[in-house]
Amino acid sequence: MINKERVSKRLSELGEIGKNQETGGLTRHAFTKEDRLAKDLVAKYMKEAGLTVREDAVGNMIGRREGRNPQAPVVLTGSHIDTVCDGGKYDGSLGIIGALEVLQTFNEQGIETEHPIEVYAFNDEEGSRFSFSMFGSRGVIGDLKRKDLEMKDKNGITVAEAMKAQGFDPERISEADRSREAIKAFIELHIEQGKVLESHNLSVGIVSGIVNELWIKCTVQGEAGHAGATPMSMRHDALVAAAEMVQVVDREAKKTGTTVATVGRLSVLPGGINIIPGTVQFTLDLRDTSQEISDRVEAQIFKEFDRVCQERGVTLSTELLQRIPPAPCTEEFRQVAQKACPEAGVPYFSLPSGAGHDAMQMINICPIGMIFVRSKDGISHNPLEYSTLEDCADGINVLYHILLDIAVKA
Ligand code: HGY
Ligand code: MN
Ligand code: MN
Repeated sequence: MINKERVSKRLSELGEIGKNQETGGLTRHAFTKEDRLAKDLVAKYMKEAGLTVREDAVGNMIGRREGRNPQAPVVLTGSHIDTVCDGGKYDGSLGIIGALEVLQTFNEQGIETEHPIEVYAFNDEEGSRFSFSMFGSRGVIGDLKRKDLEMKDKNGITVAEAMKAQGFDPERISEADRSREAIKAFIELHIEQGKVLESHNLSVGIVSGIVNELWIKCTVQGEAGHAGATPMSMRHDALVAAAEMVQVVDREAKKTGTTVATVGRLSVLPGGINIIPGTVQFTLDLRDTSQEISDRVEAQIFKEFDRVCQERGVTLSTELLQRIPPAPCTEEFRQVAQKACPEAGVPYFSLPSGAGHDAMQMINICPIGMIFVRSKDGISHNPLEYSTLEDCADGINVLYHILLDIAVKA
């Protein structure tokens, strides 16, 4: 059926772009030379799959396969081309390579669909460079705002400047917007990035829904001072206060049993060995399958943060980076997937997604569906991220039957 060797070769080739030779991890951030190289390689694969290729105004690379009826609502699939810092070679890439494999196999089998199908290699899903995620898919749903273009990376370069440096015109981002177009569905193949499939000894799972995603930047303002001459009782140490807040995040998330919360970034200023920290910035990433639980935990965390500020004589200011609601996959998709799994020779198994995906944006303009492939030891966002070729092939075969089902008939 699908050509496993071609899948393996393409995953390996794409997995070399942005690779750190010491760690083996990939770093491919938006609007960088690695990003450009990866998209040019994917464009080559798209041409080999017989697709017409274009890059849209926000840097998404898109391959299109015509159907019998060019007016029929388009079926979208694909995933993101970018990676986190020192990430793995399956996160995002598998969804692109897998979708291209399905369409190339359709060609080789002479399969004609009613609906056109397009594969998206989305730009900047991870948000690793500019501290907000899903830039490319937000462009597709028409949700990018002026303030997004002004977000800066750690070198003070704005999104708009980074775009221009790669030949994009920030004033034209609205051209990527497809929110007024008839789109039948967006189906994304992705690695699970967790341990559920492995614990059930399954290669593939069908996603029931994706958790919400809340990102907030917190700034704790204390008082810098002399580490030797300032008695402990007279300090307003921003780092000790922030450390207590990090413990609050961990404790409050654990209480519900479903919430996950992470402080992924923390910086200390002025950062001298003999200076009491005056300012600490850290990020909060909070998620849950239930928006109501997530809201409740968020309120409790910030109530506790206020207590810490009172007790330690510091102040807290916050900047909302993003607030994305949970995204349920449709009942219709569940039924299609329930048929596709046995056709692909795998049992049907449903699970929620703890990770965020471009499908969370696409749900604003069309029904979504996601297929997960088992991650070895549940490892992801890590050079050790790995899925076997057999498991990848199972996931691609499920995608094949799902796309066949929704794209072939009118
Ligand atoms: O953060 C996430 O869950 C995804 O990897 N962007
Ligand atoms: Mn990721
Ligand atoms: Mn991903």
